[in-house]
Amino acid sequence: MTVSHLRLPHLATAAALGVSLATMTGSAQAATEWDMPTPYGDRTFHTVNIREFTEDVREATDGELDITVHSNGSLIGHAEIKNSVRRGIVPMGEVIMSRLANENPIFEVDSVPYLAASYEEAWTLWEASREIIAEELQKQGLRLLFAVPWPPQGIYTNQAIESGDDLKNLSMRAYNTASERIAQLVGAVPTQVEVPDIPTAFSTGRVEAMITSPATGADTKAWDYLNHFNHAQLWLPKNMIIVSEKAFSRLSEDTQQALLEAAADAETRGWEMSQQETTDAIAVLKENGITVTEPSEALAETLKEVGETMTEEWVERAGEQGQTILDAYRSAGE
Ligand code: PCA
Repeated sequence: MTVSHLRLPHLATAAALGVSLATMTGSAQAATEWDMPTPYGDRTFHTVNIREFTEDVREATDGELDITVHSNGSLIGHAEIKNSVRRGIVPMGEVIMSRLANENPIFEVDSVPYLAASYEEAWTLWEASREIIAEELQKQGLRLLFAVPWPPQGIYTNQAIESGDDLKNLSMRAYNTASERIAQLVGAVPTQVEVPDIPTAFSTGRVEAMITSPATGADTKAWDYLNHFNHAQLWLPKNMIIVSEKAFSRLSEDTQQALLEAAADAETRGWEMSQQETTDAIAVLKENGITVTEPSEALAETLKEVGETMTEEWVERAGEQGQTILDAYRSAGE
């Protein structure tokens, strides 16, 4: 937190009133400047939404809270963002929720294949899981501000995929444990690659296929190195915006309120943007020569089996907390 300016007119008034400078600087409303690292590029709708969010905060607080977005992992790499917020290196940041699956499987509830594969289901699942996820984060001194899903995940390849067999032995780019596991289960070979490194990973031959959204395919110009997208709609993983509770508590009550309101708006807007992005990005993929298909019966069969296996594995790992989420999700869907 840096103090960027003191309000001189107020100081002058204070001096005239005989208030000591020490008292004044203690209570003066200096603008708070925050740096916010995010993992994804400027073209990504998530980043566009976050910038709009910071603009809303600036406006609502009359510039008292000034958040600078550092996109594309430029300030802090994705792998380090969460711990950087936790350790107070930066006050807030964005991460994909499922990246924290190694801490607690509930963070990857949104990446279980076919558990929630439409926006409606994804929203119901989010409502069923938000509180428990927020509580887990709170234990680490982190406050959850909002979460926004990526469009449904599909499979990019260099040839048409007729059945699960066509995925065997492909080196497949992964971004979380679920995309890694699905690759393993179809007999492919997963490699973790962050979005900013996708073009290089393909051009150097490190990977030859990937599971991601139409959005990320369009953002990374997938047509430069791939020609098929299978819109399998496996899951809708979410990015979440977290703030250090300590940094949050240092804000004035009004500023806290403004931040929370802007966050609620950003969540609503982000979910709408994501849906729109699904349509827009698929159109962009097609315009650039990518063949977009739906899974064949044979592929659907394989993916369904893989989904069932991964659901069982997740339920086993996620224990009681996982069951609580599933019960809430299923009863909301009835
Ligand atoms: N894009 C991000 C996460 C999911 C998505 O659609 C990625 O590919 O890493």
